[in-house]
Amino acid sequence: MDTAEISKARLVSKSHDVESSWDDEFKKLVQSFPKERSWAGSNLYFYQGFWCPSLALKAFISFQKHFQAFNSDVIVATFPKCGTTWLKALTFSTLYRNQFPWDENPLLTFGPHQLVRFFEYDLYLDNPFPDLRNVCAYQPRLFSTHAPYATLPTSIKDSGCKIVYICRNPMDMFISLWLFAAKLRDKNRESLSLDEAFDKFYHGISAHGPFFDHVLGYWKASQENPNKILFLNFEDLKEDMDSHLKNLAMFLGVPFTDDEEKQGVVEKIAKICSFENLKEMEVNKKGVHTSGVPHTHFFRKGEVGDWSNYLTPFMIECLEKLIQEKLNGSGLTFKLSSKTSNNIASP
Ligand code: PAP
Repeated sequence: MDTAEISKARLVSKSHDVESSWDDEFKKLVQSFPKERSWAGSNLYFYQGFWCPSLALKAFISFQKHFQAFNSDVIVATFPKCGTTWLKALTFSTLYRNQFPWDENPLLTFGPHQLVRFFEYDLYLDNPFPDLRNVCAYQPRLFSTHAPYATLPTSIKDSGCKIVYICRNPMDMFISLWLFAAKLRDKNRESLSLDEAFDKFYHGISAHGPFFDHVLGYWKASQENPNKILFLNFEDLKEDMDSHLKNLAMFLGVPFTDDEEKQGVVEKIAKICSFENLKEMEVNKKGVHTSGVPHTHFFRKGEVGDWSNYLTPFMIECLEKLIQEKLNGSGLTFKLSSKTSNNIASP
């Protein structure tokens, strides 16, 4: 068995272990939740309007009940496969850039998911009351979550803490998730076909889905409170990293100084966090995340428009209609490819 197989086995057994480790009271509670098979073969439970993977369910509930935000906290929030790893690296490097010498950027020794830890897949996974006072090596504290906006703990919504959100066009996100799930699937089970995955995605069934509810939840909250939530797009970052990094720094309250701009700090951050750079780092080629996922699985192609290599004309038509319908009147737009003519805007 190679490392990837070991990790795969660990992830699958972790998802099963987690359910068998639930106490009777929790099992009874969970029995009342609608249940579906996840794309990787474990269970998804419909809780508070979203499909929560069994692995993260208990941890998510503990996080939601007990987490106390500080006004200074920063949270990276994402729907899976929309650019989480990238945004973690960018936010970490921007926020803390003056707290370490540049050639000792912790990204050189730790993966983005180790530096910016998930609440529900990491910090609360084995402990309902983790001590979070000193869990971050730098200040202010920086965490991450895949939880939908509506389900965030009140202390996050009501405090002064800031949220950085990244979304991605649903076609690329869908293909990214489908290929990721196939890598995680227990080798005794056949991978989900593209048709089966499409059917689930179309009906909103995927980890932390429905996708459109997630994206629109953060989109609307960011429109109402732009000083609290910065809403970014994967495709925009690909197109013009510099101006979005400057916005990010401004939003985080650590704008780049003229000197920093002259010294090329913005470009340095963009470069160290680039797909090509992170993918080739030894630290991201080895090891396994606390959720059981090998770090290498977080880096595939990192492109805009790769969906065109997989989706059938029928799927494209269905998704285009779905996007139009879901975004209707929201003001949100998805860029489907790097060609500007291929965009779907809300009417
Ligand atoms: P997560 O939500 O499960 O943590 P996330 O990082 O959002 O995963 O998704 C991985 C996707 O981001 C992959 O996309 P792909 O399958 O279409 O290739 C991965 O390649 C891409 N990705 C990871 N790092 C970067 C980066 N630095 N720049 C651009 N894309 C990236």
